[in-house]
Amino acid sequence: AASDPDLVARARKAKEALGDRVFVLGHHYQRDEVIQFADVTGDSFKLARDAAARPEAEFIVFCGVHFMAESADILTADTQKVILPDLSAGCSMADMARLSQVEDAWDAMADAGVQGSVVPVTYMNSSADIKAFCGRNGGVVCTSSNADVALEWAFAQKPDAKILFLPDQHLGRNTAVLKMGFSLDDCVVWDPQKPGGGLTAQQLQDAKMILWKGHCSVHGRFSEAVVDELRAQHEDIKILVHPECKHEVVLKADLVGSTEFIIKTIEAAEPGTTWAIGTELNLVKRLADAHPDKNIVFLDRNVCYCSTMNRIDLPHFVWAMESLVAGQVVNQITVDPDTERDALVALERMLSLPG
Ligand code: CIZ
Ligand code: SF4
Repeated sequence: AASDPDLVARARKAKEALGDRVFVLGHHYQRDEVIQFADVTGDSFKLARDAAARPEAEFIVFCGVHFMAESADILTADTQKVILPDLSAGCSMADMARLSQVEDAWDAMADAGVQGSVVPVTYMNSSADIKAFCGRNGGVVCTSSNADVALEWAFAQKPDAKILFLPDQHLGRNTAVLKMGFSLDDCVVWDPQKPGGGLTAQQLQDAKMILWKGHCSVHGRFSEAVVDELRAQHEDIKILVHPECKHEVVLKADLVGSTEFIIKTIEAAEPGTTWAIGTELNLVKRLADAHPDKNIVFLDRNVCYCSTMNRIDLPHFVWAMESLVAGQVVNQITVDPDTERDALVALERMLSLPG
């Protein structure tokens, strides 16, 4: 749908009025109506780094979800204010790992006699307090582009190291099995809804990868059946998916990688080629619009936007921007100093990884 012209004009005016005082970040999964006002676009990792590279901006308006705004707050100066235009823009995956649940799991690992060898690794898509837990306990943050390097680092930290991977079981499993050569039998799933995670002490002792039972509600919907169907319909189709997809789907794909990888792959693709993409729909539609010479289809029969990404719409963006113009700082995301200090340890370990 076209954006409301009145709201577009108001957004433009507010942005002009704020000038260099504001820096607008737009995640690849944001709506077109919002992304048009972004100073930079990117995945969560690139946006966190871009935010840190603009120390002169008083306000960082983060068009994305809550954990991303937290990371921006952690990585920027205390004088900079990070604004999330709608506070209900969370992430169902990040919500699947709460600190109290992770601490219970950590205690159970002590009871099973394995805690001393466990290195916690959390995906960027987690709350600041989970990143802080990793920072306090010798662990690291990773993204979908460096998960293999982060796992290699983690395995090198201790003799007999095993990994507690939070909160996305699919990224953890796909990386361990497809990039590091582990078998599915080396991986167990910790279910926070079950006593003892649903695992015996023996299972914890034998595992190399303890995967937290979390997943992305958007990427988890792509199925093997649709991959088969599309292959039957288009002879030369290439299937390109994000590693948050289920292992069975990734096994059937031609290429797997982060959103930045997906974008670069499509940009480099030959005209006339056909692609089915398994990631969030706003990005897939934008890629299809930007590359009319390539045949780009969505890897699902149904629409599948990230509902929380979509909460950031033009009305919320205009409200946040006009509030800033009026001198009112709304929806500021702040991470408390202790959490920030420990989360920064885990983030800086990631930033110093090779590659
Ligand atoms: O699924 C997401 O939310 C992703 C891929 C985030 C990001 O940019 O890493
Ligand atoms: Fe969270 Fe998935 Fe939405 Fe990303 S796409 S913000 S992981 S629910």
